[in-house]
Amino acid sequence: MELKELADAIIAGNRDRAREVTEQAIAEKTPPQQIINDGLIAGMSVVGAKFKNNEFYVPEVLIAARAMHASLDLLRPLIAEGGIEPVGRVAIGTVKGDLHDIGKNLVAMMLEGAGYEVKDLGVDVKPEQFAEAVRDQGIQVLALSALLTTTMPAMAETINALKAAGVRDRVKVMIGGAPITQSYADEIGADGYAPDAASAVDTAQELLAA
Ligand code: B1M
Repeated sequence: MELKELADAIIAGNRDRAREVTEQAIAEKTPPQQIINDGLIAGMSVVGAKFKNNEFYVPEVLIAARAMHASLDLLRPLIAEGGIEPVGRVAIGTVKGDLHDIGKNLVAMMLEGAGYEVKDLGVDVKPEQFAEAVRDQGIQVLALSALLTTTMPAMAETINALKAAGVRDRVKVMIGGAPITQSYADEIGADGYAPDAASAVDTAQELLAA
């Protein structure tokens, strides 16, 4: 079985084909990690690159992510059985007061596609909820999203809540969203900033390697 076929199905957003190829690979006893690396991650990397280059837009990314999830759903039980370690553990959420989640969901999908275990805390997430996730769930990277200028300060509040809970040095914080800039990240003491979903994967990798 050529796992490139799975990568191609994901890039094309062909959910049925992605499922079919994954079933075949599982039946042929291909290790789940190999299916993830050479199929899912390979496919989603191309999707991320195309999105960065404006060759793909939001709908294509969402359709690719749907195909990726169809494959991942079949692999999840095998991953759990095999105790395969994710690349890293990320918690993501849209900050307090903010209900925008389209960009945040794209970031979550790209991170999942890159092999991260992603805990999605949802929208309107209070600073204390982020701090709890870091304290209780072994989170290595916290990804904060904000779309409103009025909710940007909740990012700083979240960093303060991490400090108050004594977990700031356990986690790397990266931030993003339309009004966010690198200089805002520097101003509030975030560890990283990503302008889009594909760059968020690069930023997470850089932060974990640092
Ligand atoms: Co709202 N909204 N909205 N809205 N909305 C904006 C953001 C706005 C710019 C529209 C405008 O006025 N031109 C404006 C904000 C103005 C400002 O603060 N500067 C605005 C406003 C004012 C509001 C309300 C206050 C309107 C009202 O009720 N009076 C209200 C607030 C509600 C609330 O949150 N409390 C509101 C509500 C809504 C809807 C519910 C109707 C809906 C959200 C639906 C949903 O998300 N489920 C909505 C939408 C859809 C938008 C626009 C049209 C589109 C946002 C979007 O999804 N973009 C937006 C105008 C616009 O952007 N054209 C607007 C697509 C998405 C893929 O991009 O989210 O930027 P984005 O994500 C990108 C990057 O930013 C980055 O990666 C993503 C993919 O590349 N990224 C990250 C995002 N998060 C990241 C996290 C990371 C890294 C990268 O972590 C490290």
